[in-house]
Amino acid sequence: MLTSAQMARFVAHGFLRLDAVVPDDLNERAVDVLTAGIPAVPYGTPVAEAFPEGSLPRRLVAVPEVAGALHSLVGPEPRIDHHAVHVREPGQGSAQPLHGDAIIDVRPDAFDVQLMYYPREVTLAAGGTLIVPGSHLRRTNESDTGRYQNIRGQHRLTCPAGTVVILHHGLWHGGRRNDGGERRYMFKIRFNPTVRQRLLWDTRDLADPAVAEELRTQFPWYEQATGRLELHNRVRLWRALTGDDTFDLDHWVTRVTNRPTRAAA
Ligand SMILES: O=C(O)CCC(=O)C(=O)O
Repeated sequence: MLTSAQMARFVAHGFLRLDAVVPDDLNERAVDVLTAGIPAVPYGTPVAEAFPEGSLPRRLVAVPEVAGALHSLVGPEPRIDHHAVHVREPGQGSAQPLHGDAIIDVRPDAFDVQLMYYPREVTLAAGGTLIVPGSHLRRTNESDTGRYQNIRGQHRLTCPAGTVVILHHGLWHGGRRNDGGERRYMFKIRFNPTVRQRLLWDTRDLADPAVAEELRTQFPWYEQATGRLELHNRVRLWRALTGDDTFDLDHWVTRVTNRPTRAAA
């Protein structure tokens, strides 16, 4: 399970990295399995119906660090929105435009997650996924960010084999050009929650000041004014995740939700 500070970090950054958590035997099998392809499943299929016991995806989501993170973020028995194998071919010449995966999904109180699994080491040349920390709560339409080639504070993924990255569905990202000599494999599964996303993690540190510290994180690409809106949006999400309607940072949400109903005497 994640701690409250780790959850707050996810709410601020929009992603979580789990480096080299998948065992070698699975990573070694994965390239053949991903090359052969994993059959599509209808939207909303439960994990247990989508993938047979012992299959690569079933074993992947059962890795303790992965299972704990998924439970903390979307709860038990999430459903599969869709899944896909993403191969970046060596020397393919271009990067994927930067995008978020949803055009109209701006839910302030719930989110899907996208699990990205890299069975092989990803080096700087190898077409890792570019992600823009802190972009997930910014209202944009899918690939309208595609004109941006580089953004200050961007995170170009390099990682050891067996790494899993879990993204909030709104996070801006895109596969980079593969200038290496090998195919880059990534297996993605998008999960929809089936329960209210509230206090699903290890909450023992809920009152720790580290939570608010994480939620205050600034990123170098934020504008002075709109950047503050990101803190406001994080507070709204944190309130939804905890059920604590008094939580705030510098009274941002308290002010804009203040609509007294008491009539003046
Ligand atoms: O291949 C990648 O690194 C990114 C793929 C992607 O953008 C996606 O799955 O939405």
